[in-house]
Amino acid sequence: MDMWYTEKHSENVGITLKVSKTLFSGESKFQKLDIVETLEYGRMMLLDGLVMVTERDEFIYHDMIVHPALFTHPNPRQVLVIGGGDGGSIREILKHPEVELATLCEIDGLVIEKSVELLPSMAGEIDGRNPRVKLHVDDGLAYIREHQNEFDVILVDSTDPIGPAVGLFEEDFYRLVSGALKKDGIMVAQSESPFYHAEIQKNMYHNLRAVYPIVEMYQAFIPTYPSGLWSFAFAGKKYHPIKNFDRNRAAKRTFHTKYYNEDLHQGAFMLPTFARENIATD
Ligand code: AG3
Repeated sequence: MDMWYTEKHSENVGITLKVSKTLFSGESKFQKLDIVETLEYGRMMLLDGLVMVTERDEFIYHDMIVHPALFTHPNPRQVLVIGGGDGGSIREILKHPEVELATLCEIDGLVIEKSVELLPSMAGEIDGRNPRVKLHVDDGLAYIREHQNEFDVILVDSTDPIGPAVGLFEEDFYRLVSGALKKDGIMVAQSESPFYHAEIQKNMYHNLRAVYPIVEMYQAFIPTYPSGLWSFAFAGKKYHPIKNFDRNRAAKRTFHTKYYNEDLHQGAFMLPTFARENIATD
């Protein structure tokens, strides 16, 4: 018997992957969690039926949510991830030798537990053994309210703005994040697909601009996400991702990155016209 999983991207379009086995299927207090084995993309994690990560293309998302901010900030020592319970972002953050502590604040303990068990290539650093990693199973809003003026970089590694992540796209939250950052801090958040999510992007960038002097969108190609064209929001209190980017430092990085490089850092911020228009100010 053939088994296929489809995530619908609109009423009329979706992505379909052939599945060989279900590894876990369950429900937490917050959402439904499934981890399945696919033939083309390796293991895949779904939250409420939406593709979060696959083993084959997660390197693109995790390179791009982490490295642009960490190579723009001149000295990122304290880094916080909100969401990101699969551990992929933490893995990339730890590659930066100047990072002293990477903190993960994930609302759903089940996501961390099952990732450690079933997605070891991502979650290898969040099993509680690495002293450079601190884990909190907590609501991101509650956590940052108690941790003001503490972080150099905060990454919002969330799902779509439905279910437990709705609050992570609102102005009040961005204000709290700004308070949790030091005075030259940077926030990056995944910001959906420029192709399908124009309305979400419009609101999100409007909310970010109400709080941060520097707000830029950049994009990456992620084959298993809606349309394949995905984006991230860079919000800075002081550093601009292109004007303050030290190309040389990124070029001399001490670790391998399969997607990110110093040219792409600059190129990713060059947007097609329709994407620019999604977040235009007037
Ligand atoms: N964050 C998920 C991005 C949203 C994908 N949306 C969708 N498939 N409809 C992924 C977390 C990875 N650490």
